[in-house]
Amino acid sequence: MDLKIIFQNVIDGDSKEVEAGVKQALAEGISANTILSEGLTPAMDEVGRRFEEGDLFVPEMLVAARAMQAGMVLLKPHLIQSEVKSSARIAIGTVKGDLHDIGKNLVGMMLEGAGFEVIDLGVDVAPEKFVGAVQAGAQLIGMSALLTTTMTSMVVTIEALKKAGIRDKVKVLIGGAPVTEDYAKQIGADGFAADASSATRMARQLAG
Ligand code: B1M
Repeated sequence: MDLKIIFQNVIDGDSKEVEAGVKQALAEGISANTILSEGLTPAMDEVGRRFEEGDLFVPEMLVAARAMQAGMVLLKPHLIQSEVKSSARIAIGTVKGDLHDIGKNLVGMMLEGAGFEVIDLGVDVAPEKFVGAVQAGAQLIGMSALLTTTMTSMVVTIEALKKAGIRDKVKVLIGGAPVTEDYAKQIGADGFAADASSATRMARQLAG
């Protein structure tokens, strides 16, 4: 199976063909990680590039995202496998004002596979909601942001945790395309991860 077919079907937003391609690739023994890293994820990068150049618009970006999610559902049982299991509880969400959830969902899947109890707070998550999750027992929170305009909500959340007197009770992990390690240090997060597998490694480290 040529993974370029899956790549093209994601760009075209053809969920049915993406599902068929992913099923075929898995049946041929291609690993879930390879399908993800050589088929699905590069397609989203290409969609982003075409959007930036004005060749493609929000509705097309949306259908491409749906097609990618359709492929991810099939990959999930194959992705979530890990020998070292953690039993910590992590609440994850995309920060306030931000609706991008594919990366956050991938991070959630991998964390589940690593044994974490994952509470998915969804998208457009207000700082108070993260605070509530910590008050309800989450030992870690994971914030995702895809927009330069929304990543600032991460610092607001950290300030809200301090204000609630619970900053020392939780480890804060952040990530998303515009987020960097320097930014994590700057805002006082405990960890940064560039992708879903390093997010799992970092979460394990933070959970002790
Ligand atoms: Co939007 N969008 N989008 N978009 N979109 C980007 C992010 C953009 C870079 C496109 C571009 O211009 N090239 C650009 C942001 C520019 C900027 O701020 N620098 C952009 C824009 C501008 C917008 C709108 C403002 C467009 C508009 O309305 N005019 C709008 C904003 C809406 C909002 O959020 N309020 C918008 C809307 C949308 C859709 C809704 C149509 C759709 C999202 C659908 C969905 O998520 N359900 C969408 C999409 C699909 C994209 C692109 C094309 C793809 C994002 C994606 O899913 N990537 C994106 C371009 C791009 O990223 N190349 C773009 C695949 C995913 C696996 O990667 O999310 O990076 P990613 O996650 C990675 C890592 O970042 C990391 O691990 C993941 C797996 O490896 N990671 C973490 C993520 N979260 C983590 C958390 C962690 C650790 C690691 O710890 C907790």
